[in-house]
Amino acid sequence: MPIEACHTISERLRQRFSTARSVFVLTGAGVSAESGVPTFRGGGKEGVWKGLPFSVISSAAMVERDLPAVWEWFDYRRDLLEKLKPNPAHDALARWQSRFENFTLVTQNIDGLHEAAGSNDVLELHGNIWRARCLECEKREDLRGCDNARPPVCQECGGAIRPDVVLFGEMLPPGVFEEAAERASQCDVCLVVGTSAIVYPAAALPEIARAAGAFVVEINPELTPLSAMCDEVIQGKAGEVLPLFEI
Ligand code: BJW
Ligand code: ZN
Repeated sequence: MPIEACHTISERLRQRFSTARSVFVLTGAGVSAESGVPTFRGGGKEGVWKGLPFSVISSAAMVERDLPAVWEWFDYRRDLLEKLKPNPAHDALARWQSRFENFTLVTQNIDGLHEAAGSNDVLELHGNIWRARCLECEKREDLRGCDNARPPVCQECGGAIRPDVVLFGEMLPPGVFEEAAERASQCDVCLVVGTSAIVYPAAALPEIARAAGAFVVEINPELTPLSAMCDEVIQGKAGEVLPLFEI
């Protein structure tokens, strides 16, 4: 397993990428880091908010125990995100959707920055912070037009609402992982960008691609549990490395 420690794209990878018919990309928090979005892990640290590790505040158990605290955490993050813009990594991925016969972008991110960069048909495994969902009737509410505020209850039935994101211990939206897994099993090249690759089932997608014969490439400043099974590992920042694929 060759580890590419500098920011260059090997001839072998360049060749694979330029002739690929089907490209599959899995992104994680690291793809948005250069936009100013804090990651959950990385650099040996785990995110903490008001003394609570994010694995506690972003959990199914917390929604049951203290929904207002969960909202406070997500309101704070929407405020932060509102000011942030896509970076060159998001931009490159948006350009690639029209470059290949088949192109699939799967993200674990809830920040909406891929769509903001112009990517269509993004498979969002963990939901979207710009949507709320009613606990009673499941109606989805768009939070974008809400001027930093949000409706206190469901506009339809008056029930309590929650962020439409997938928290620890919750199931992914029906069908999304299955669709992503199907596309992973059919790709020629799989890029894994800015994820610590420890949260399942998302982390299984590159394994599925590899098992089906794809050329798997990781782009991340740090090594991850996935690095050893990759065909190439480029230890660099997404916003610096992805645009190099186009040169
Ligand atoms: C850069 C960079 C730059 C920095 N450029 N890179 C054992 C086996 C299998 C599963 C489990 C298990 N034990 C528990 C589970 C279940 C659990 C899980 O996987 N836990 C693991 C931690 C072990 N999974 C679940 O609960 C999932 N549901 C599920 O499995 O349902 C079935 C089930 C139901 C009930 C019980 C049991 C099973 C749901 C997972 C939902 C994850 N949700 C979160 C929060 C979303 C809401 C919110 O934002 O608050 O999603 S957790 C958090 O982690 C978030 C992310 O999407 C996810 C992944 O993180 P990501 O994207 O990898 O970010 P980081 O921060 O970890 O890494 C950033 C990386 O970027 C680092 O590597 C940096 O180096 C790098 N980087 N700058 C490129 N410039
Ligand atoms: Zn409702």
